[in-house]
Amino acid sequence: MGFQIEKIVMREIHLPLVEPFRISSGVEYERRILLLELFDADGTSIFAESVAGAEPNYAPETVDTVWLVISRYGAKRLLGKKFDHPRDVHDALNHNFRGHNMAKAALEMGCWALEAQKQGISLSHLIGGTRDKIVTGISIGIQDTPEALVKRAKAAFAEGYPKIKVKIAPGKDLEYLAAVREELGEEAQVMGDANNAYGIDDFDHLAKMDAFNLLMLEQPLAWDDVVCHAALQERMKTPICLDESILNRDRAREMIHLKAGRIINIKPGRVGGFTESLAIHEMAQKADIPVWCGGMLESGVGRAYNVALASLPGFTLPGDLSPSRRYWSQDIVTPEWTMDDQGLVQVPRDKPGLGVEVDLDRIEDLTDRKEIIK
Ligand code: OSB
Ligand code: MG
Repeated sequence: MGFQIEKIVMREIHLPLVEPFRISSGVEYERRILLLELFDADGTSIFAESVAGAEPNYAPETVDTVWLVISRYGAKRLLGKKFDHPRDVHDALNHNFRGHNMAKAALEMGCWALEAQKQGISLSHLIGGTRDKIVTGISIGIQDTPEALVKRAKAAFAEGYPKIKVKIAPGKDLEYLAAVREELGEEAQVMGDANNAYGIDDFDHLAKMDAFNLLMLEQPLAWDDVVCHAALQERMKTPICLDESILNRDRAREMIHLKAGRIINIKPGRVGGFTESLAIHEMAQKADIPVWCGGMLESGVGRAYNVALASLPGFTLPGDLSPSRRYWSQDIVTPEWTMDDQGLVQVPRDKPGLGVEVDLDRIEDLTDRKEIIK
């Protein structure tokens, strides 16, 4: 089929979270979300979302850098060009163009959905997804006390989430994890995510987490580190999962070769899009490394992309792909994303493209700025 993008509408919307989300490196009350609308020459259009946050506390990119990069450098790599397949977009965006994965990913993933929409097939089908349902978990932000966390975790477990991810930081870790494990029992899937809160002097401390039978420990050390994670993994029984550090397939290969972790969290927005995500997925499958799809508090638009990715066969662990109501009092898509009481989210494989309708009136209401790029 192929596509040719004639126009891109870029918007920033603000969407209040139903509860604040605190991680070791910052807190968010409301998301600032950059949305793209790609228009094909034949009139077909599709929405895409950047995962960048308001502050550079997860990665160097932010909503503002992504805005600038797409406007100045990214859009012109695609506009007016005929592409036979979205797999060709990755190279078009990366030739003599370093970094800025989140900006590139929004454009690149949009091209995949545009192609799916034009072919009249689901995004899941286009990328090789095989599952009709995916298993989800919940990521719970740092709470004030272990008691508050336990209450939250218990409620989530009762709702059906089979995996509980607990955000941790120094002083908010051992007691908190112990309390959740104690409350939910030995069988429950419990994990911690440190978002880089520890360093090379903390190995003894981190090794104490082996006592909690965690499913994994996500990104304990620096956001751009692989080597020190290898040293830590040698000291710990608990599987380490890398998130921030896996910026592309090269970092994934290093993780596997150095044994710096045993699990990979793939966020397509972090690695520059679907082509890179598919390459990491394939590499991980060959190395027997389980992968799962992380989240960045996406709106229902970004969620559609993550759900499609998580339908690939190697995504064998529950993703951070909670239903709409966990984040928003009202999402920007219909139907909203839901899960059943087993924690399963339906992949809309019977619908073309994203599989959800975007509420354009609502988006216009929430828009703080808009730019049309031709
Ligand atoms: O580290 O996985 C992370 C949210 C923002 C920034 C980083 C992370 C997260 C989450 C949220 O854990 C997961 C979700 O979208 O539900
Ligand atoms: Mg993480």
